[in-house]
Amino acid sequence: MKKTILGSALPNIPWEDKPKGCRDVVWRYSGNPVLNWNPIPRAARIFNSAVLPYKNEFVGVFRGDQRNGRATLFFGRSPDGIRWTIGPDPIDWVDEEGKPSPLSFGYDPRFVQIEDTYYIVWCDDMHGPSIGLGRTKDFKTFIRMPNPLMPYNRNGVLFPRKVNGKYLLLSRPSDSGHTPFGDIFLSESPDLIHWGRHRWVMGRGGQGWWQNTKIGAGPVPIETTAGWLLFYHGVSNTCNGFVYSFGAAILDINDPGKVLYRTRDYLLTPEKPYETVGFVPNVVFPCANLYDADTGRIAIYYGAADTCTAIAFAQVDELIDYIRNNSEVF
Ligand code: BMA
Repeated sequence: MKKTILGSALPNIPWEDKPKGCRDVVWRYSGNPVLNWNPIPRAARIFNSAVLPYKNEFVGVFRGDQRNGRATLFFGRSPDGIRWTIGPDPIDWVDEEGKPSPLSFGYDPRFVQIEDTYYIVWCDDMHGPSIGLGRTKDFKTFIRMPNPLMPYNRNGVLFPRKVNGKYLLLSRPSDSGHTPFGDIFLSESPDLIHWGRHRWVMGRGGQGWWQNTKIGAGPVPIETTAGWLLFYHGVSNTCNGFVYSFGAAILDINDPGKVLYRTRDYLLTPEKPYETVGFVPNVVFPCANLYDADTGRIAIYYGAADTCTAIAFAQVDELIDYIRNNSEVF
């Protein structure tokens, strides 16, 4: 069988075949949502969270909004990627000297393994929203690293390997509030400390009004024979506020600042009650994807209505064909 995903096998990936008669290339897990209101005593809502395979189980960094209204990050484990044991307490961050370095707030984490280290990128507080970066090797000690970017920026995603010898970070520069604009930019670093050579990658707009207000990178990009497969969120503005959907793009493998294809239409938009009703209605916000390189299966983890965690599935070859044939690059 030809392999499109350039990565590891994951035979225990959460998976459900596409329902008969479904015409979409991304379909929802029938057991959604996998985390609902008040999932643990210290968090009222867990959503926009990131997971990774680890040995024969799964680990995750979760956005938990506490009862004081502040978002923070929790660590969790799962035997199957669906049933999660999270917390019970938020992650105890330390600095490079091992001194406590608590977050003032932290949200929308991404979780990525690069070589033997697990990195977490999130929206942090540096006199306003900025990108946070930290690492762990054992899921016990979590070390905060310098903020890679200046404020304001609320959405950061690291690539899973160096490209041309550099670490790469996608981000969405913003204002300090619920930003009414946003494009995707790329920054590079030799050491994860010094960042530069910032480039614009992709903008809002085009024929698809679902991505007319702002767009931001979603999960860690997946390396494929077609290029980097990147799910991204797109936002439209309505008389009742923002609506968050998601689509996908394919970026050049050796020059990921170059967009080869991107979806004109959304792949998933809020439709189900757990996506349209909640703390913030009408949000689907993908922060993680698992894949099995042997079968081409992809499981996408997304936050729903800033309240729940849900899963959707796609088959890589079908998805890439769809993106190529329904693309609008602008
Ligand atoms: C974004 C972020 C996300 C959130 C979304 C919808 O700006 O704050 O965490 O899911 O708004 O509220």
